[in-house]
Amino acid sequence: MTAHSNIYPTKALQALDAAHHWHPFSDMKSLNEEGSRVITSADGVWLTDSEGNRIMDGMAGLWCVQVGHGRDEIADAVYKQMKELSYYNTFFKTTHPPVVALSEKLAKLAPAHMNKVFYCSSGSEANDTVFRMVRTYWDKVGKPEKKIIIGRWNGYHGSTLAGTSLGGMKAMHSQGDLPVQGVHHIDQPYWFGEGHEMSPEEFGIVAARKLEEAIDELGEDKIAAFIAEPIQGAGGVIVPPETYWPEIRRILKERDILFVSDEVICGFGRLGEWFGSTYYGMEPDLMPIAKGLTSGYLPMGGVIVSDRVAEGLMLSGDEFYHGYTYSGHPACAAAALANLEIMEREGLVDRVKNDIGPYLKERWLKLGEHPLVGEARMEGLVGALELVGDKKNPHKPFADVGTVGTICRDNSFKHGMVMRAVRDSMIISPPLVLSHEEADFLVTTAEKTLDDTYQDLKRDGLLG
Ligand code: PXG
Repeated sequence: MTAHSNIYPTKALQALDAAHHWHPFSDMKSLNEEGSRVITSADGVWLTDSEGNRIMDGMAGLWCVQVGHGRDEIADAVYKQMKELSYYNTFFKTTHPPVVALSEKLAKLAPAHMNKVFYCSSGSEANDTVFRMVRTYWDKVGKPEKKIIIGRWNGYHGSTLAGTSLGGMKAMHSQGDLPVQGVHHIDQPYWFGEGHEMSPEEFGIVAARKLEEAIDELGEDKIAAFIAEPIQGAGGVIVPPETYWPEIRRILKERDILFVSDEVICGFGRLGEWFGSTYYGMEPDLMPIAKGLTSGYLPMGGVIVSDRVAEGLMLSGDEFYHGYTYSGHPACAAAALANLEIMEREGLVDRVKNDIGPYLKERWLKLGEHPLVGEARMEGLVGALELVGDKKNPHKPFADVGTVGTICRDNSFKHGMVMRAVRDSMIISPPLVLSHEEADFLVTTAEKTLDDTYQDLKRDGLLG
């Protein structure tokens, strides 16, 4: 069977998929019974499935398709690069033009003190690189006892060994006996779910001071780094209270530990700046990147490294024993360059900050008035709705966490839009090229979806 055409009936594709394809993060038994949705093409912010339905891609694929689907320019750049040099490695004293050009570009886009890029193929690999890099840095600068990396509960940093360990997803830790040694987790700054007995401002300080407490408890001389997403994505678009990042900044200034800002979701314009840490006025030592780097057209990740860390790693003169066959892959680098060129030419980052971001936010926050919504939040072009059964008691979770979110997600699909459910909150993270009309469609569809879901829950006695 050819991979690219859809001449097969949906049922046949679903049967073959069920027989041979193991999906990521999926309950394969029930998925195989239900059958996968088959996506056959996409253009702009719109997907088409094998039944010919048009569906708005409210999640930009998986938080990554910044420039929208189907951009010829990226396909052409990759085609041209593949004909010229489809592959060569960057080990053994070699390099190639696309990776040189991309590195220069990223160093320009990154904050002034970050000038080197290490490449890999995904966000998970980027965080595996981070894990080894921070420990090696401290070895090389003569503080080998600094090994512990502090992450946050409900943070997400990928699903390889280091990614899963640094992340704070307990369900993931339960498979494979993780986290690995030397990772410590502190509480997340999730005001709606965990801090509502205080004002958001008070809670932001309390949550940030968990870092200070952990450093004191474990010993500053043992801590290598703190890793965090500017806004937690997969954890449910957790927007920290305004006081959180300034307080973390104060703590980091006083302590000699590295700060890793995981920019895999928040980077490349998602928050209306090139990097999410800039949005919050933070100065990272390392920035893992992926997703929006290529808008998902080809897999590529990396770690942007500060001068301090780069100099430390070079101190002893021996190598950093780390790298991947596809580090700096020429075709992926060409895709990234074409993608960044589109983003700059179309001013997409500024558009999120000054145009489509505020436009969508104003409308999205109004959904907070819906009887099923306890809180609506949005920063840049990423948002969430906390679904609640009883608006008078909004912080009380549904009895069976996750059921309502799934019902709502299925309703959203029926109305022609992808929203992602995290527990019982609904998430959107649309392509940065979303037009005003498309933003209107998004909000209207979300509203219809909420209405239907409310009726479903009422009918089934699930409102609580
Ligand atoms: N860091 C962050 C902040 C991420 O969001 C990764 C690292 C890992 O990247 P890779 O490329 O290895 O997947 C991610 C990925 C979801 C979902 O369901 C989120 C991600 C990946 C898959 C699913 O929200 N984020």
